[in-house]
Amino acid sequence: MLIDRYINNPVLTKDQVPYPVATVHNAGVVKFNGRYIMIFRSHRLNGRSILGKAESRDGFNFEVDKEPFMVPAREGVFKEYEEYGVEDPRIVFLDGEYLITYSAYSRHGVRVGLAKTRDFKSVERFSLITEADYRNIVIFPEKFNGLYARLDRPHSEISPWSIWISYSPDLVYWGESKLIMKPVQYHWDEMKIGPGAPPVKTARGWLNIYHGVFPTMDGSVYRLGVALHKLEDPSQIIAVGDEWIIQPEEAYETTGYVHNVVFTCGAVPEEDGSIKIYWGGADKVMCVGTSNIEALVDHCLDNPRKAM
Ligand code: BMA
Repeated sequence: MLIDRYINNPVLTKDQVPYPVATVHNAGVVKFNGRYIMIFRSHRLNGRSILGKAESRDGFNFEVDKEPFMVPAREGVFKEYEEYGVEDPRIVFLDGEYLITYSAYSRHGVRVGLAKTRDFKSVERFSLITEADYRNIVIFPEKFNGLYARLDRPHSEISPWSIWISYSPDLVYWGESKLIMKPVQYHWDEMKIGPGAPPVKTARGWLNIYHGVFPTMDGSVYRLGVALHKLEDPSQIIAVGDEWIIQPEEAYETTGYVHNVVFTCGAVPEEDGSIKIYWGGADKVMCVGTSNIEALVDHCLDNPRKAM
């Protein structure tokens, strides 16, 4: 087994949240000052999403802040584009600050916002970094030839839900976009793929833990897989593991707000070579499992499928 589910999953449920919410899921997680910070998504009781914050000493036992961390903007340029909610945050540490990318929903569609924090007490919105029909953006924790890089997930009819890469000199203007990975027909990720956790640097390449979706007569099934990108040029994919690394199996993954979903927005690599992968179970609770970084890299290389 590639991922050991934590025995006391779920690690966070709505019952631990001191304000009214229907779910806790799809959280970004990082280590900050020796503590695990989790920025999680919750559906409010009107079905629209906000972001909350929880903290932990060990990565398993979390305590939630009294107030939400980010609610839809009430003013400025963000207000118009966050009217329906903020969702699915990813956190990455770069240049002394934590960058948080999140989905911003409105009557104009879904785009991705970028916010910054240094202390997880105050957070500042920086820029809306895509137009509509984008979700699931993860920024690499390093620059390449002086440029920031991100994995994109635009959606279009002709090339549905695939993974692209883009670069930026300043985190505001993004370009040099290129399609790098597509769903594979009649495969567990045939319908959609999207970046999950921000890429993790390993000796053999950037580890990209992504989600893949398969349509069934009983709705879509969300699973996680792994791909390995070249260290010096992440637009080049070395290998994609043919098999998923986790699929919905436990009751907290098969039954919830949306059935049969494991969806990640964050993973924390540890000094001993292990990695804690966090995922939303059935869009309702937060779960964690432990894996081994080298084993995930081997999983990409030992039995690969084509990236496109
Ligand atoms: C995707 C997003 C995720 C969600 C998943 C399963 O399209 O909305 O936030 O976890 O569907 O419902």
